[in-house]
This record gives sequence, C-alpha cells and structure tokens, in this order.
Amino acid sequence: MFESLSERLGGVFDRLTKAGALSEADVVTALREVRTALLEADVSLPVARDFIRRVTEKATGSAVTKSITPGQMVVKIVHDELIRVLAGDDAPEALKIDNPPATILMVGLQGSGKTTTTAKLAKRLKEKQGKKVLLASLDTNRPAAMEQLAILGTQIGVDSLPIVKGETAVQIAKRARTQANLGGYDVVFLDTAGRLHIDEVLMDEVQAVRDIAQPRETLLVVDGLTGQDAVNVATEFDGKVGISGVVLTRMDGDGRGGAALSMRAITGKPIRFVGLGEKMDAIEPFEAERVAGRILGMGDI
Ligand SMILES: Nc1nc2c(ncn2[C@@H]2O[C@H](COP(=O)(O)OP(=O)(O)OP(=O)(O)O)[C@@H](O)[C@H]2O)c(=O)[nH]1
Ligand SMILES: [Mg+2]
Repeated sequence: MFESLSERLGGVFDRLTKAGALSEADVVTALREVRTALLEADVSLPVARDFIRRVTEKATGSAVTKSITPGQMVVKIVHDELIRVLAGDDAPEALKIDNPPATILMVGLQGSGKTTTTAKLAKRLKEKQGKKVLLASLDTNRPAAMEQLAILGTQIGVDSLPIVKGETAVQIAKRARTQANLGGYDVVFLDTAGRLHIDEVLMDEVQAVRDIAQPRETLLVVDGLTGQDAVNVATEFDGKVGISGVVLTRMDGDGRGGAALSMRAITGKPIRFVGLGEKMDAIEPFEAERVAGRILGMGDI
C-alpha cells in the first residue's frame, strides 16, 4: 500500500531538498507534482485540492523560502498536513467498551472482511485487555456464515453464541444481549450479513439490529483496495445507520492508498484499525503518524 505514492513523493522531495535555495515558484511547481501524485493514488479531488492549498499557504512564505533548509521545511509541512488529513484534529480513540456488556456492531458490504475483522478484534481485546468477549453472527443470508464465525472463535479461544437456525438477525441480537448479561461478558460483537450493494433490505435490517442492540461502536469494515468507492460506501452507511469508525482491510495489498487518505476528510469518521492480512494477528490500530512517515519514506518513527 502507498508504494507508488511514496515513490512519486520521494522523487519530488529529493529534488527539493537537493536544490538548496528555493523560490516560491519552485515550491509551487513541486506542490503541483504532489497534487498529481495524490490524484494518481486515488485521493478524492476536493481532498487533494484542499491539501495542496493548505500546504501552499504554509510553504510559500519567506520563513520557508529564505530558511537554510527550505526543502526540508516543505517536507515537514507536507508531513504534518498528511497527519492532519489522515486523522483529523481529534486524538485517536480507543474502542468504547466500558459499561459491560458493550456491544460492537460490525457492518459492511459483502466480502469486505467483517467476519475476519470481528475475530481479529475479539482476539486483541481478549489478549491485550483481558476482556471476556462473546461473538454472535447475525448473518442469516449465507449458509455457512455462522459456522465461519464459530470456527474462528474456537481458533482464538473466544466464545460464540450458540447457533439457532431459523432466527432473524434481530432475534439473534436480542439473544446475544441476554447471553452477554447472564454470562458476564465485557464485549459482544455482532457480525452482520453483507450485501453486494447498499440496498434497502440491508439497511433496514442493520437499522433494526442497531435499535435493539444499542451498540457503543458501529464499525464499518471496508476494503481498502477499492479507493474512493470505500469512501462512498462509508458516506452511505454513515447516513443510513450512523457509524463510529472505519476499519480498512486488505491494506497488505498493493492498493494506492486513496481510501485511507480521503476517508477522514470526506466522511468525518476516523479510521480505527487497518487489516493487514488473513491471519488473526494481522490487524493494527490506525496511527496517522506512522502512515504519514511511511508515505514519505521516513520509515516507522
Ligand atoms: N489480505 C487480506 N485479506 C483479508 C483481510 N481481511 C479479510 N480478508 C479476507 O477476505 C475474505 C473475506 O473475509 P470475510 O471476513 O469473510 O468477509 P465478510 O465481510 O465477513 O464477508 P460476508 O460475510 O460474505 O459479507 C477472507 O478470505 C479473508 O481472509 C485483510 O486485511 N487482508
Ligand atoms: Mg461475514
């Protein structure tokens, strides 16, 4: 992820830092290239435009151009602005899982990685925070979906709600809540069914589940390889069911990174985690500084 963007920006900034003295025109030219690189990485146009406007304001003043290392100052300004566009102005948030049992509702399109991400997060909460977690599959659509979650649960040593055939998603959500209360669980994950497209039936079901379950977090799982589509999906889900954050999956793939860069600015919703593979440990909290450092080839700082 981000490789080609990183390469492009690396080239631009190499030239800038090697140039020594810089005129305002040099900076503007370089930033035009940065803008092209962002657009080629599938960053949405308004986000790229706003990004360049903000960087230009800060980087074309005499404080920068007359400084001893103007190129490095421009890179620093871009770095800081990348962090801002990735994370917004708020501090990163941990999952809200106080007041047990806390419900986390997992939503998203078909195949985006909901079930896998549910199990990955459950494993993290169990191992890193010692939480007692219950998994419940509300997926009444796909025949083997409930078994899939139960198998993952066994694999990671986390309980799953017994499967009762013939129940609706809402009925399962109610049973999960009862079970969570009786069993003294800290966290309950509700893994919902996916659809190919956002449709009425899906949204009605998710809304009904939400109203019953009163989730503390509603996490939208989206495929990070789908670029701006991921952002559109997030906008729609947020409008219809309200989401508290986004998990971007398949960030181990060779996507261009546009989804990560546009998500916060367009939807106002934070990226909370990134999925980095199929294994149960392949998930990380989203850290804007690290991502910005990676994009600018500064390594993990
Ligand atoms: N490489 C990679 N694969 C992932 C990641 N997350 C999920 N997958 C894979 O994507 C496929 C679909 O994942 P699921 O978790 O079943 O997706 P889902 O959203 O629950 O799918 P439905 O329930 O059918 O809507 C599986 O093969 C996962 O192993 C990720 O971060 N990276
Ligand atoms: Mg699933």
